Amino acid sequence: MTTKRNTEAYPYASGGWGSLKAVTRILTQEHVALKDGRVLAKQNKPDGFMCVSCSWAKPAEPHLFEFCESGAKATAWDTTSKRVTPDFFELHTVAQLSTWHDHDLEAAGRLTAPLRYDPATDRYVKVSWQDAFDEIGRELNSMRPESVVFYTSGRASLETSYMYQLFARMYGTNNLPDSSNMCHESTSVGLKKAIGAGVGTITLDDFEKTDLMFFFGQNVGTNSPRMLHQLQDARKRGVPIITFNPLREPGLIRFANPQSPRQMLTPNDTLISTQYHQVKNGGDSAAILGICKAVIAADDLAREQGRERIIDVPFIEQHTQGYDAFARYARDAAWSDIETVSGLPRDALEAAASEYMKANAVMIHYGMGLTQHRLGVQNVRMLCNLLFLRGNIGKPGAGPSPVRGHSNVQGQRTVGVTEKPELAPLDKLASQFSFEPPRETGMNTVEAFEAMIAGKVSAVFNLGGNLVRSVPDRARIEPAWRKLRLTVTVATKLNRSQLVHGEIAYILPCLSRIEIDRQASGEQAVSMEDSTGCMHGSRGMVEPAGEEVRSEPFIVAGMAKATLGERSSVDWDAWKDDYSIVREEIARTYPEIFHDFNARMWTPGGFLRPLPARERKWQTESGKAEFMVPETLGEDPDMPEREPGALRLMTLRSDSQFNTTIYHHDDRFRGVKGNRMTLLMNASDMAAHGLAEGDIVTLQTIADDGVDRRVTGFSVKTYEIPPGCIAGYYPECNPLLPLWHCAKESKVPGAKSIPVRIVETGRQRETA
Ligand SMILES: Nc1nc2c(c(=O)[nH]1)N[C@H]1C(S)=C(S)[C@@H](COP(=O)(O)OP(=O)(O)OC[C@H]3O[C@@H](n4cnc5c(=O)[nH]c(N)nc54)[C@H](O)[C@@H]3O)O[C@H]1N2
Ligand SMILES: Nc1nc2c(c(=O)[nH]1)N[C@H]1C(S)=C(S)[C@@H](COP(=O)(O)OP(=O)(O)OC[C@H]3O[C@@H](n4cnc5c(=O)[nH]c(N)nc54)[C@H](O)[C@@H]3O)O[C@H]1N2
Ligand SMILES: [Mo]
Repeated sequence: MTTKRNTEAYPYASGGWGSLKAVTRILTQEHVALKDGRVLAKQNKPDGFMCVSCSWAKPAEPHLFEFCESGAKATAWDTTSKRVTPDFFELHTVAQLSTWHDHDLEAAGRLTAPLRYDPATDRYVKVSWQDAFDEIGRELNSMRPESVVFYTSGRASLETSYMYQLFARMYGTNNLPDSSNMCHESTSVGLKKAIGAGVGTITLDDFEKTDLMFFFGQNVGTNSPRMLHQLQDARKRGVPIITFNPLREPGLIRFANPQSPRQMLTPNDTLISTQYHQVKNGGDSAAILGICKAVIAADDLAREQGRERIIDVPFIEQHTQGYDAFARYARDAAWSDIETVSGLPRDALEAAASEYMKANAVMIHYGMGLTQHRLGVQNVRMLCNLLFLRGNIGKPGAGPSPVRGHSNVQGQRTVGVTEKPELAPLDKLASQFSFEPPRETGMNTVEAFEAMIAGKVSAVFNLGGNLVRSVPDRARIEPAWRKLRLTVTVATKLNRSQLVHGEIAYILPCLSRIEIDRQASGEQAVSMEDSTGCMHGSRGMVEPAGEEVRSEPFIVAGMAKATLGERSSVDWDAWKDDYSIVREEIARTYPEIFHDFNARMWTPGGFLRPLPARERKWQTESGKAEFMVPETLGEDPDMPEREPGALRLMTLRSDSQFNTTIYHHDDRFRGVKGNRMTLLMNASDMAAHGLAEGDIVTLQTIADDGVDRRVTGFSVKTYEIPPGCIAGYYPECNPLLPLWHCAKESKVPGAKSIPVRIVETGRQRETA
């Protein structure tokens, strides 16, 4: 990695450090003595710890401020001085705690001791680690492995994840869903089919060589703010950025803090997006098709007139298959249909196409706005179609860039956390550890919850996460979760998934990776993979939250040893005492990626995993990069054709949350204050529904499966959003999202396009 050290202030947060206020606020709120900057200064540095917030790349020569407002909040949240000790549960029963807001549960502080639910008192009470492991092991051994689910939220390290998948497989199941099942699984499936690799191909170096960038449905300003460094450098070189997003997100419009226009850094170059297209949610396939159609039309004309071709003919001939069928589809598509579904006029899409045709190297960044749809996989493949037209992959400055969520969500898949046996090196694991791994496909997140509702799940392990809040269909899954025989959450904080619990329930408190991890062989480090496929070491630096708090590898090893006993050839004690042994095993399983892992993990900027698609080698079915003919233009199949007033709801993150962790109730960038039960709505839809600013409404899901899904108490806010589209917050809106409303091929819940209607309205509350 050659990215230059940039000593300028952080482009977004530093715009007057409007967000310095936000950072100071959370440090004060959490009583964190970080103000000397010692901890934040080590965040995302080669000799420091890797931020627990997003997965954006960490440059070899980091910025002075290689953290952002979001990262600082995440650090403060983990290093809070507040504690939830066993005494806390003497004061509060589970029934009482269940009335608390999600924010207040986590804000109570760090968990400090292993706890077991006591039904007699309705309290969690302290247990010893060994008793916890022994009972969990006994329970597991009395269950059918197919009925046990091992969930991972994408924060756990490579070491923990590798141990966890091995434990689950030695126990006898591939039920290893992870957060990516609700996130970028549409990418893993779509890119795999299109380019033969389920991950993006760009690296930080590509930002220095690109001519044009697209952003589809990714909110960089709050969800991966450090990426603004690379964007700002590219903009300085005059690189245009074209954004497709239903909302005009302040973090995608200008670099400086939008709240402090006077403090913009570089008055002549403050725009992030040079074109901004407010596509309807769910309209991206149509929008991309429009761009492709314009490119193909221009190429047809060039060919007729004997001019230089617009499409990259040698690339298409040598490296792809399916171009003719796709080109035919694009030529035949009617502009009127494209305009209706995307909500964008033809000339806007032609303007985007015109920039695309001028550029030699194009990157496409994208996020949940593309993947969390019924047609999420198709969206990803359409984006590949667009890239292929001009050979924008496997050359400097070009390629697909799925911006991943959790800080190690990509890495977990890399080391075997997957329900899909074909993606894990089972034969290798079998010979390395002398056991017979299960070969049946395991359950992904949606399937696990379908099975749970059907009464087919006995236990759920949660290595991080807060599934009771993060998955769809809350009203249906909570009763099913309560019927489980066993729930175990390995967690840093108290959350809803511990209060809604199984018959036997454990909370196992773990270290955050910001903390020093002391084991028998000394202080341990862990590692993770960033969004660009680079692996980084991470060393904790603050004192653990409590004496009884244990590392994730310790906990996984403890459960594995107690469950598997003599059945396992692994010396789990040795692994938990010294994680370098785990890394050696990872390197044996995946030598191409992880050879010399223990040394290379400290490479500044990380070490890059090899990726054939970067070299234009396609590990697809045909051995070529594959164009795809879309199934439909992209309209959500569950959207009713004829229901006046039907709305499509997208569920969003605010700048004050990390998924189900709510730091506080504001969404500063979108101007929402103190109330996450807010719906953003177009003025014309407000008028059509007879609504005034601040009115209270109830939403009901439009579905004909006989389930009444509704959420009451939303306050409406006029917003610049396309007509027919509304936005609310995740996870508050999750009861509206049917479990089956998910992408066909990837099962990613369609959280960005839920068909809803307004069923009740009321005047603004006195207090609102
Ligand atoms: N601070 C912070 N950082 C985070 C997270 C967090 O919660 N807080 N979460 C982490 C995780 S796990 C993930 S996956 C990522 C998520 O990061 P993102 O991928 O940015 O996800 P969202 O914030 O859900 O929504 C992204 C954007 O998609 C737009 N959008 C919605 N529907 C559509 C559509 O149909 N088409 C288009 N083109 N756009 C649409 C929304 O307006 C929004 O701007 O961030 C990670 N980083
Ligand atoms: N409607 C709707 N639903 C969505 C989404 C959406 O956009 N809209 N987004 C989806 C996406 S992209 C994702 S990734 C999922 C996320 O869903 P999850 O993975 O279920 O949830 P998180 O909120 O990331 O997990 C938060 C919990 O993790 C625990 N935790 C924090 N740090 C650690 C740690 O270091 N170790 C351990 N063991 N535990 C820790 C804390 O106790 C905290 O309560 O939600 C999905 N759900
Ligand atoms: Mo995610």
